[in-house]
Amino acid sequence: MRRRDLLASMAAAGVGGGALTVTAGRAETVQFPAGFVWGTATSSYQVEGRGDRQADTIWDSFARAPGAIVDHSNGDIACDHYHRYADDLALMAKAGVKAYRFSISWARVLPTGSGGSDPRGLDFYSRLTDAALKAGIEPWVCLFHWDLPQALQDHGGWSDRLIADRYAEYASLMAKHLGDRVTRWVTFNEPNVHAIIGHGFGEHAPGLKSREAMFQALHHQNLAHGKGVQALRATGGDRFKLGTVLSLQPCRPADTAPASAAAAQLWDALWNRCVLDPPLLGRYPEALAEYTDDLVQDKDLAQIRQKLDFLGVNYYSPMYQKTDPAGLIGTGWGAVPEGMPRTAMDWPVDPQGLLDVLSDLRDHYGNPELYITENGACFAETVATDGRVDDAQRVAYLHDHIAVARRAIAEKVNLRGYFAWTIMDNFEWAKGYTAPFGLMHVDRATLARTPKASYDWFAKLAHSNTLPAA
Ligand code: GCO
Repeated sequence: MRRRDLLASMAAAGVGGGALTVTAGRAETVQFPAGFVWGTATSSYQVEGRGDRQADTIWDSFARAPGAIVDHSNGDIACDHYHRYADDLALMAKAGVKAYRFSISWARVLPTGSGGSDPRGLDFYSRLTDAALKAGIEPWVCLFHWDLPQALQDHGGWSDRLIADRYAEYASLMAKHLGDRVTRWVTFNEPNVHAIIGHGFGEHAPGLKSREAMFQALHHQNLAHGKGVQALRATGGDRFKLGTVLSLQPCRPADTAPASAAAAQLWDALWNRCVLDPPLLGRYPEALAEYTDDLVQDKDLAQIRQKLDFLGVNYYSPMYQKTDPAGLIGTGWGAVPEGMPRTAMDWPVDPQGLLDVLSDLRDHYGNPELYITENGACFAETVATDGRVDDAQRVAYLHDHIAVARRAIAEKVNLRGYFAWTIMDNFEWAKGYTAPFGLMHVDRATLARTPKASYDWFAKLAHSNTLPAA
């Protein structure tokens, strides 16, 4: 939906009154509720750089495999956030950012995944937390953003049920270490993407192409989430605000064939419901019982369904599906509708899809406290000699999605915050450094950070709590 259509439909839907006023298809003031959280997010492997981390993660190993990363790069240096975090936090604070979701590198604090901890790793996260608080930024600590210690992978990784207990021990260690200063905890980032893209398609670490491993990874991450929540509560009680972060994408049929509608529904069960339903509803989708039944033991679902304080939604785009007998569950990617804009990674741009996802959570999952924990886009960029990037397309993307977020609030979605992905260009997984998502450009030779136009735009938004024009 183009911006003008969106604003017109907001007006038609009567989204006016209160703070949001839309006249004749032109937004005058789109204001957010007081206390709405403006944040940004990163992940350990994507930004930290190796620093003095002793042990490999599965992403170190994966990046060494020929052809795994398009530009043959890795996260050894990344953004060197490990050493530059204080400057990065200052740049976040300057942009008016009040919350920073970062992830802990499990291998940095527990080199073999369990047992003896590395004081240097623990100390780093302690300093990062202190620096965030000092900058007036609330740390949101995510315990797992895909960089599993290689030592655990060597024991079967997420295929091994016992990993859920290792995860709970690790959660407990971090809760004890940071819990006097951190209240916001995220158990997992996108367990569905890690399971499906990393274990099913093999395009991310650990590079497995196995339906069986994919379902094991889904279930054992769900189980680890449940055990992790219990471990965190045991340390922080109700003072801790606990949640998980899911990548939710509307799954739509690629064409009008009835089989495509069925394929889209089945893919939705895998992509969205396999990670939403167990923690929130205490069940797996019926349509996938043939794959999940054997994995789920007595009491697992009760363990997984723990009281949560919030849910994080990462939203980028919808997906289009059709049948494909060779696919992981008999479905495959279909064509994106003609005329729909795309990002440089070919992801369809559809802000309306965000409203679909949020409304579904309001209507079918009890309207939990929600945060958009990631949203953003990569486009081809021209870097000026002074490092400046005029990323008008990113500004338009952010504007249109944030306008939809405001509309969702008007439609009674319990949405409390928005985190831009991401503060600076970083290691975009299999795309290496070829797919910039940042509000700041990072010079790969000098690692100098230069705010882009989108940084200035986002700063205006975060400082004023009002949506600026794109
Ligand atoms: C995610 C990913 C991020 C990606 C981003 C853009 O949580 O989706 O973890 O790490 O960089 O989504 O692809």
